[in-house]
Amino acid sequence: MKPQQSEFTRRGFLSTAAALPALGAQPPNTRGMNVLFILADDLGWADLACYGSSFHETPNLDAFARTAIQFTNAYASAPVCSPTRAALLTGKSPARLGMTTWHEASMDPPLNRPMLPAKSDGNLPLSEISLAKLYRQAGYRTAHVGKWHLGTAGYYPEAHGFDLNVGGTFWGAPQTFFYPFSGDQRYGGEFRYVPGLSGAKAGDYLPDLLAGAVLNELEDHGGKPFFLNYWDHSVHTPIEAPQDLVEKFQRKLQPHRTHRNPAYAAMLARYDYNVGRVLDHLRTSGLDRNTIVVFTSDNGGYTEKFDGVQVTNNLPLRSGKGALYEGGLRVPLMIRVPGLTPAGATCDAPVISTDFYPTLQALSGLGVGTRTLDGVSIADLLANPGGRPPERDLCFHFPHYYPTTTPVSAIRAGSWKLLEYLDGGQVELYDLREDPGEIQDVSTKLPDVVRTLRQRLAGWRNDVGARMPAVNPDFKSKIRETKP
Ligand SMILES: [Ca+2]
Repeated sequence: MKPQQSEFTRRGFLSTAAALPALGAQPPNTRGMNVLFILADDLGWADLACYGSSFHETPNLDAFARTAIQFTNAYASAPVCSPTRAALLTGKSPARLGMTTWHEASMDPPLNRPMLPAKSDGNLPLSEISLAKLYRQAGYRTAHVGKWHLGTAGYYPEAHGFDLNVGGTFWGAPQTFFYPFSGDQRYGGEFRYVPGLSGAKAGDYLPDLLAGAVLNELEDHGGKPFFLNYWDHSVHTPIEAPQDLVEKFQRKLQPHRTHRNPAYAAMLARYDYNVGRVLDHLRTSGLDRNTIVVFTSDNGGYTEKFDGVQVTNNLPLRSGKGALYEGGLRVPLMIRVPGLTPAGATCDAPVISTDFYPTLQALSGLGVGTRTLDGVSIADLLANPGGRPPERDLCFHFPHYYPTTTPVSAIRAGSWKLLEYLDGGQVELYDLREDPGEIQDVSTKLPDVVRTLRQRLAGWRNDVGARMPAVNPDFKSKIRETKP
């Protein structure tokens, strides 16, 4: 048995074996390993202590980073929730999927702006072969816990390959994080429900219960390997946390700090505590030796106000959620694959949400699945984080309005980053190596670079069938009316 096993392992992981830094190290057989995919909501690139925050306290995620590879140039596929989630599950870019904004926004686009936003689909098509479908086909138990935000009831996790759904619905946030999670105060006062939760009572905090549901799954997954989504709503609005934690951070507040929202810090601290409960269970049960763990976020930090206070700040990166500046797109990412990823390493290669699909496909030896993929496998980087980054452009398309942006596309090629606004064609060019904060627009100095990148961006939009915004004729006539 033994020689056969090692032959199988060697064949399956020839490419990663070649990239392994330690000579003679035996590459692990990652096929059959469990997968825990932890996705935070609206968590910014600079929010965790291990990514530089001096105000927030995230000891459990910091400790996880020391056992994993920490990526410094990870991108969400979109600057808002639903499109990134769709991209992550399918390996296709939001522009290719036709899902470029979140469901509610797609149903109610603004009609009073210079451009009419591109049409965006609110439901992830059932024809897509999600990661969960692939894992279920391979004999895994598949479970989704937390935020879904990928369509109406016919498109819930159960319809996309998940055996279990706790909390996944149409909505992007609860009305309130405290029981009963619905109410009449926010988001138009409509009823919001949390399917699959039982026994919740007054005073309960939703993230605590969602972590509890994840722990239940870890304790009993039917004797099968599992693919488990732990997609909490933290740290999306409403910014709410247990009061004692909020008071703790109020006492810690200092005006010179980049981060200075005590409620947000408290919410993040409680989220970190809950992720810690889950990671501790992996360790004490021994599951960590056979479980791939991914931790990331669906878009950059939210820089608007909630209850009169700016939620977070992505400095040194520019802007936040909604924008195609780095603050809207860059996210924390940490990956641990037992026996494969060097503990405590960092990886500076630019990677993106669509890479998870082919990477997990490779690590788990899954079936063919989606044939048109926009991501690439980064399995080699997981074995050798200092290795060569994939050679490709990263392209983004957000043909919508948000408080941080007007309709825009962007391309990152090497250290160049070009933004092209779709409501007039103006461009901005930054050299991220010299200027990670996107402060110095060098587009007028480098017309050749601008021309090349615009062509590549337009070519990409054409390839993926990106939908474009249109000039709003009513807006024009309004201007004419108001001009003397
Ligand atoms: Ca989000």
